[in-house]
Amino acid sequence: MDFTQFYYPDRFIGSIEDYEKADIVILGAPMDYTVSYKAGSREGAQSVRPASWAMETYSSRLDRDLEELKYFDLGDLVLNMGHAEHSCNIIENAISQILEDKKIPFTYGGEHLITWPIIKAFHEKYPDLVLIQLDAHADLREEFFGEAYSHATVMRKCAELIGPDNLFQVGIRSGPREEFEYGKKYTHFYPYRLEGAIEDINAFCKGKPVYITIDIDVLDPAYAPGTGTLEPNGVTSRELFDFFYSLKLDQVVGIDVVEISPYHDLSRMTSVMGCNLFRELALKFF
Ligand SMILES: [Mn+2]
Repeated sequence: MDFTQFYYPDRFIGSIEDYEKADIVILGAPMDYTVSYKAGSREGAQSVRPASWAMETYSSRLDRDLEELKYFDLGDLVLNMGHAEHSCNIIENAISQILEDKKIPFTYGGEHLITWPIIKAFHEKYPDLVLIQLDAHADLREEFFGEAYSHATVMRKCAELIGPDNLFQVGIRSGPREEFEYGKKYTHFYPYRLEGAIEDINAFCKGKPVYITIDIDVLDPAYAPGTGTLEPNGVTSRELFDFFYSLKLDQVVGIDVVEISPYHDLSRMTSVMGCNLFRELALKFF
């Protein structure tokens, strides 16, 4: 049988067949039960995979091809639907195992709370971890509707774990005054724009392990309508990609892309954005 004649949409395009041989793994964390507005991001990873088959594996901008990388698509984690704490434990264990296997995880959400168990696992291995967050929202609340663990509190939890001085928050444009005050006081806080952060990030991250979390709603809804909590007045896709092209990071240890919600998408453009982020970021940093 000639398998190349079949389209294989339940795996990311270019995924190799053997986990052991992979340097990078793609996985989905299909959780969306603490979101405040529109649910649906549990199917984010499942929408990115078929979209990847319509994407060129060659990056003209970076003059590299995904064929140069060895990555394996694990599929989506089986989570304890509706139970955030159990689901976070499952995600943390999976990421710890991937790190133990000396592979780089590239995780698709899911809602932004998935970044909390991921950062817990990373912080075990890299105590000096730096976290770069691209997001419309600061996600710095102490609690949200009485819950300490939610997609609106996730960066507060991460800041408390790794130290707010190791958190860069870029593109933030929405939240209550208290979050903006906390951000300006304690984290590296770059609201509204991306380019102002570049030099500071490059200087601060020299020689350090860096994790990047991208909430797709950092983009203006015109560029990524398929997400749960839309915020107008955001950045363009070109500004977002140019930001990444300008970063000079020695050691990117992991990446996630969260809050893609395919039911709210238009023309699959947010899913297409999601798979393009893998290509450009993996080819740039790995
Ligand atoms: Mn977020």
